[in-house]
Amino acid sequence: MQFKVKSTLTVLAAAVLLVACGKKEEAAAPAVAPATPAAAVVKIGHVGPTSGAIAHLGKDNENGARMAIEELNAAGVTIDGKKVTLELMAEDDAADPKQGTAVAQKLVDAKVSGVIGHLNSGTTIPASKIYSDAGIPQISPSATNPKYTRQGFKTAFRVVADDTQLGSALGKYAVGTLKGKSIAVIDDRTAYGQGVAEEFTKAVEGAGGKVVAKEFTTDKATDFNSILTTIKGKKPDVVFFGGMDAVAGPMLKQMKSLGIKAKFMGGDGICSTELVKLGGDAIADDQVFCAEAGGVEGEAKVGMDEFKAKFKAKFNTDVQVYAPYVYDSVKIMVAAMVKANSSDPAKYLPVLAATTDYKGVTGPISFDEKGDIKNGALTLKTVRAGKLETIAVIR
Ligand code: ABU
Repeated sequence: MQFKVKSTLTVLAAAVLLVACGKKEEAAAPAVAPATPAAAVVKIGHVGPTSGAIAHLGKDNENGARMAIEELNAAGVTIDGKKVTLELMAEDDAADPKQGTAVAQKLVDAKVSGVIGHLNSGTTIPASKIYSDAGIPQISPSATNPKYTRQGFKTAFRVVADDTQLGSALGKYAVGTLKGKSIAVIDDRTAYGQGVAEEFTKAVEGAGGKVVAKEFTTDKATDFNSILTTIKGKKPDVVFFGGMDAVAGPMLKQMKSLGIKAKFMGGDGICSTELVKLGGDAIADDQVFCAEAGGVEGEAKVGMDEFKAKFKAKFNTDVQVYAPYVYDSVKIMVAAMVKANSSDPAKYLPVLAATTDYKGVTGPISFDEKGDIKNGALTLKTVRAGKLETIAVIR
């Protein structure tokens, strides 16, 4: 068992021992002797960037974890016949790979039973080695670089589609539906941005489109005039950006200032509520297209809609992108502990890996042999009248 039992039984046992040793006066009964021991504590780590340019996304994820833990504790969790209390250890990695590995080690040292996170591929991948070495299960709700689950780590799981699916679907859409013939590609040089841009490029070329410019920036840049001026000269129909919303918003504003009217595309990293705020009136209707790395449709949408309403009521803010995926990740992890009768990572890991058709708010979740979600969906979206709207859920 991985429980940290806060029991008064130890105190009572000590008292009995002292009596047996003849030290009756020192063995006075404790002032308070509760009849029932306190519940054992099971620690679950969460890591995301709650500081820096994408803190809004990190906080969104952390809130998803908090909501799941609070609901589970309120409903009561029993593992191996004993009531447990779940404790969230929430850490900030600032989207920085070095800080990511430092907090991963901190969580391992604190003996968490499992970790949900990290948010970015650039932090998730190096941290996954630390969790793997410690045998601690990790579920990423948002890191989409395929490498994460292709390192042979039995502890690595992901509940969203990966960049191969994202880049491929977006590339085909750019050429097939948006009729893009000349396409410019920018990435932010992160594990996610570069990876999704490469997959997009392959798909564009495979569909008969032409990539007329390849430029790059960083995840901290704010001035894109130089690369956008170069791109303007190539007259692209579509500009694809591999990176996050915090960079995409100002980039869209600068595109407008330079008179670039091309469609703008990106992956899940730009498919947030915040992008619409950051881009403001620089985003025309049906100009921006992005894909969330998951999605539900039909009757399954009811659960997601209810989740979003509960989230808004609790945190007074809309879901950005990944909070529902974090929420499901926590619940899947705890369900595996309950089923395995243990929060010991070695004991519940095989049960987690065997998760089949878990009914989450993000849809049914089963893991393949690599730890990836089976049959993952994508939700293609555009911005209309200042709001993200779903075009289609595709698999
Ligand atoms: N999937 C987009 C944001 C997170 C990441 O993969 O870096």
